[in-house]
Amino acid sequence: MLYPQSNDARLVFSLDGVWDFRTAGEEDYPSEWIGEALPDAIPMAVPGSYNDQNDLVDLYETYGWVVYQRTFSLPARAIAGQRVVLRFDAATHAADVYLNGEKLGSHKGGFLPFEFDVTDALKAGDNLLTVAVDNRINQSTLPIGNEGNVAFFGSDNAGIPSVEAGKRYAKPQNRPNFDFFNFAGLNRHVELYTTPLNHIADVAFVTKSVTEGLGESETGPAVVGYDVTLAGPDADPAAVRVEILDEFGNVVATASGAQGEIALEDAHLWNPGAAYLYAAHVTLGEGDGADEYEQTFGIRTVEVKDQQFLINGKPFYFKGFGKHEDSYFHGRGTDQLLNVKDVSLIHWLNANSFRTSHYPYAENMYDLCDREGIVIIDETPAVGMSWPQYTNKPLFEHHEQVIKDMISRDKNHPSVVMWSLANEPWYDQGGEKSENALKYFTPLYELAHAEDPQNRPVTIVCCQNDYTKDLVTRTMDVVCLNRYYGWYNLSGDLDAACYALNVELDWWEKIGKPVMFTEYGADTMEGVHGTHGKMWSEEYQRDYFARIDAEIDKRPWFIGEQLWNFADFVTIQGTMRVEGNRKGILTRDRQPKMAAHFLRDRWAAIPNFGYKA
Ligand code: E9O
Repeated sequence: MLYPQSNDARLVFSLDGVWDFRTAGEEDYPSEWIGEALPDAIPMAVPGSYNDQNDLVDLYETYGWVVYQRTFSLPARAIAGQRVVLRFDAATHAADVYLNGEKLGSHKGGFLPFEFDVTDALKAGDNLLTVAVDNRINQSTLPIGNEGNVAFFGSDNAGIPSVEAGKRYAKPQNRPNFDFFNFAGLNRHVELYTTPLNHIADVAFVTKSVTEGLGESETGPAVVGYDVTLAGPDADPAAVRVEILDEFGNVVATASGAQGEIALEDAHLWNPGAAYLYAAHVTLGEGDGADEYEQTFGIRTVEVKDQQFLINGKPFYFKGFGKHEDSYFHGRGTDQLLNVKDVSLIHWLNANSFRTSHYPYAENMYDLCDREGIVIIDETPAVGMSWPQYTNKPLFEHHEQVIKDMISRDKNHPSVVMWSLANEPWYDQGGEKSENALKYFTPLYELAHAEDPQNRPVTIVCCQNDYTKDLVTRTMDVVCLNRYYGWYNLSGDLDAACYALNVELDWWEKIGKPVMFTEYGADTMEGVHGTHGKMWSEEYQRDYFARIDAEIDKRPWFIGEQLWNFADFVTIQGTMRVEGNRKGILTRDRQPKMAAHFLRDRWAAIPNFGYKA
């Protein structure tokens, strides 16, 4: 699904702004609210999570449906003869959409875009748009919610009569089986856009070949493949033209037809830390009724070979973190300023990469990383899974859909170098439980490869577990480990932690795959200090990274370190969380803790390529 774009053939109308809003019921919302002005509405900014926007009602407690509403009108002259599409960059987690009282459709899943052709449903003058959004999570949603009264990282006195009675008394609420606050609503942009009736529906760019071994400022021959998908009553593939523009806007190659290959004599490669972006100017037809779309892309290859992760044929070393879309007031709402700020901090830290833990991020962040040369591991919202889910067919089908939609959305970004199918599925119980996990994830691994025109490596991010009984992780292209030696286990004892880590690494060495950390870290309260760093102090976090990093440095097949987390973030309330998870090397307001300075120096000395060559 192409991102909306204004150009000579298309117009975008933003529906961002202050909408009317109301909480509704747990299971449903009143049908009278669909086609009439919402009674007693409160203002709500879009994009943005609703949870932190109003101090009169506790919207952190919301469970079930909320209703958003606004009116809009479009100039008839501007849309005459055009197709008009209503697009949601995301609605978390499920949405029903109505225009002028008529249902346009529904969507499940909170982190990927969906759209409706509204050409025939629009009327002259004011149109009433009503969007009902459900924040409930359960065993059949991604991410997973617990059903029943299960505490996550819990504070529980299970079995005590009074406590059990209290649990039965407790009001219905979301029980996330994951460690981030369930921020919800219209978290991302909403827009209307036009296209001509015969239009460009999708474009895909693939690097077919490059000149290997080029220095970052050198150029050489490369071949790029492209595929343009058309839609409309009589869209003609022979009427497709493609112009490739370099960074100065000069046309460096042209092609015609909906598919083909383009040879570039002096191609600049897209490299981590040295991005080079081309723009493909794609047109369909000429004159009245012609369509056009401009797609940026990078020329680069990605491949896993001999226990190394190769970008443009050279061994890449991941330096970075898992992140979250999380900030004060906005919750998980798209915030361009924050994205720009975070990217500047990624550069300041001398990092080169991050994982979109634990869901696909808003598309604007990928554009920024394409431009800034930052490498992304793109993750589905499959977090909190465990053995009952591996035999849940509807969930499997939803998971398939999410993988397809994520890859379809993000396939052209040069910043994206690997897909993550899930975060920390629990699958080391052995026996049938471990086998069911393998049966569940193997087809998803194959699907991700098949769906990606660039055939990027595919991984799964595995929890600290009994690796000997984990049948899934070892089947992936890269082994991604979340490990907390010295925090969740062997707490406070970094000698024992390093010893244990090496016991496990000896085991992975025999598996023969490239291995990296996708999480490791220690909760740290800024301002807590000690001469002998103890847990929660800034010294402990720094020492933790210094000690663990010294161990992974000894393993040539250990291809990267993405720590947990870039910044502190909000979670559900709990005895293990102080206003959220404090494993950030930055505070939630993006100030460095002591470890950030240590890592900044460490990463300055680690090159993007050839660190362990
Ligand atoms: C997932 C991430 O979302 N991994 C968790 C992170 C954390 O800080 C969380 O924020 O907790 C780590 C899981 C480690 C599990 C190890 C066993 C825990 C026993 C109490």
